[in-house]
Amino acid sequence: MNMWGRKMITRNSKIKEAFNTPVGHDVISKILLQANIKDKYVKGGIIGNLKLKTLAKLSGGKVSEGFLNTFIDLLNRDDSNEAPKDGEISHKWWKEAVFYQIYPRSFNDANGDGIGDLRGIIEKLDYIKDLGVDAIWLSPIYDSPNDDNGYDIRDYRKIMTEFGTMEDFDELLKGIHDRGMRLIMDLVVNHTSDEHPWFQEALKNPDSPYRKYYLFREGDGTTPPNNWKSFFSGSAWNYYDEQKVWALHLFSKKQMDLNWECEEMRKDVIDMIKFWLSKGVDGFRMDVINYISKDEGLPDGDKAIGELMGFTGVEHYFYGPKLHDYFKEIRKEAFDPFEAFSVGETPGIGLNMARKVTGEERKELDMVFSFDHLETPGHTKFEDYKYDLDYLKKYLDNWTVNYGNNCWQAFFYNNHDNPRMISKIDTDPRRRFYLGSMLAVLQFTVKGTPFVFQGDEMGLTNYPFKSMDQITDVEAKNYYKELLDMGKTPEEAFKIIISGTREHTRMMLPWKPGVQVIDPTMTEAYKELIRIRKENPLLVYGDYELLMGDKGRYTYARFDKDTSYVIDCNLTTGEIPALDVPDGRLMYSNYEEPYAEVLKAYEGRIWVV
Ligand code: TEU
Ligand code: CA
Repeated sequence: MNMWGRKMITRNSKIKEAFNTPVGHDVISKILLQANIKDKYVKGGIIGNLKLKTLAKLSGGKVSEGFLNTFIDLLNRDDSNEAPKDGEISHKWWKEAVFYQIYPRSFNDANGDGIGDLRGIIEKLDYIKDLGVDAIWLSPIYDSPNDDNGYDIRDYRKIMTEFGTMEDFDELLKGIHDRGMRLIMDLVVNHTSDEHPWFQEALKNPDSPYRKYYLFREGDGTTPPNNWKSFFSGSAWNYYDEQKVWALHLFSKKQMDLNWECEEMRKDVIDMIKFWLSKGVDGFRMDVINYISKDEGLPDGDKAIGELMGFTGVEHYFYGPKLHDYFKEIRKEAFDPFEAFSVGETPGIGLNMARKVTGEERKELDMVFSFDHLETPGHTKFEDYKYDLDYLKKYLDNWTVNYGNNCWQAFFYNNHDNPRMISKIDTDPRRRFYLGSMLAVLQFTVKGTPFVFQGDEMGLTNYPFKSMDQITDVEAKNYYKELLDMGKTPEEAFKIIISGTREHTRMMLPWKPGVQVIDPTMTEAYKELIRIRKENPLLVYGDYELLMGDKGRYTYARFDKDTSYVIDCNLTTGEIPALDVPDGRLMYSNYEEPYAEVLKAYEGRIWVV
């Protein structure tokens, strides 16, 4: 038994026992998905009854002994396999709200220097309000040398010069509140810029109290302290010749990971959070926040897992041993006194882990972003492939049914790190409006809070980049070099880069038509759908049931005992039979003249009965 009174998983446990623990379920499901194996083989049957220790042999060395131990450790450390409580859904402003993400650098440029700025956002507040938006998430606006466009922070309490001043910020916040909207900021505390005074001080002086704020390791510079790989290519360690030390950076070479074991550092972070909350900010989106707790001793990552997930080492920090403790501490010390809202960016976290982080009674985070729907399983964002909408349906249905009443989904299609969703599904411009508005029908009627990314409402698609000179995103630039080193020709490498680069969603919004133009019919569809969601609270809090989920269609109901909304969507480019809703009133279709019997390409309907 572990300290929570649950049977310990050992090398002699059956595979299905591991699968039945919350974390085991997430990890094994992810592996099965990536490898394209159906989970029924594990749940029952032959594979499920095998002992965990046979995995290493069976996989022909792919699952190493090291991985097995890490995995068993992960399962046993989890603090209970009890499902979070599942009472009535509580009512919260952030469950009813429509969020709008602004990437300030490319939103709107007020002073004409080519860079978006705070006054540019102020100019557009009426536009945002008019869409029906309730809350804005602002990507980082803090002082930064911009190695990763503001996600490398040099001073947490200063506004980036190109974006404006603290006076501009105060005016922006007031403008948002005056219009009855809320503002959440980006909280980037897995790392700071290497130009942050804490890091500068720590590097210069080994006796400085700031040494403990980061993850330094002494060494002669020959081999890095472990084999972890950076998300932005190469080793996750920098060597500083003069000081004879290594320092960890999971992201760019200028984004140094903070050491969350250090209490003084946590205290400084909490003070900084309070500084912004005291100004009246309503909450935070927390950048890669599930990476803050790292396994003790920073052990080597498993090679096979590294290959499967693309990054060596992740199993040692994506759901670390003290993660829940840190969440509880930030919540208690900083968020709760201000009734602040939180949404964590948590790549790699599965449904059950998310239940632990967001279960209301656990007092950790309010919501998290899952990323499992961004690519069809088995594909990565740097691949040119056709995204499968039937997978999106399965994903949404699974989360909606299994997440539970004490947890709440955050649901988005786009952000500043990924190419545009529409372009992954269908590039035919004649179908763009129907596809985009059908996706919006889903987003505004499914159970969960919608996050719209700037430009979604304009029907924007990927940008037709012509050469690498147009790409500034550090992930893509480094990856391009890596591809060339791997022997790809510049043409081949560029083709891969344009499939996945973050630059697609970072181009200046086309307020004035250029290469890209705004589709006003899409904007109208967004407004109408947001209005429908607002006027019909059952679309927020109502029950959910899948009515028809056969290939190519997604038909579900949101209901209570008196009223039902039926959402009927065609996921294909052909025509399919429409659902007949006797006595129903058609509230919305993205076609002007919908037929009674068929759903046209990407048609999405909302009925009320
Ligand atoms: O992103 C974290 C993150 O994990 C993604 O970059 C992901 O790895 C990528 O999209 C692969 O699909 C956050 C921010 O959103 C991003 O802009 C920052 O670069 C990163 O953290 C570091 O702060
Ligand atoms: Ca500007």
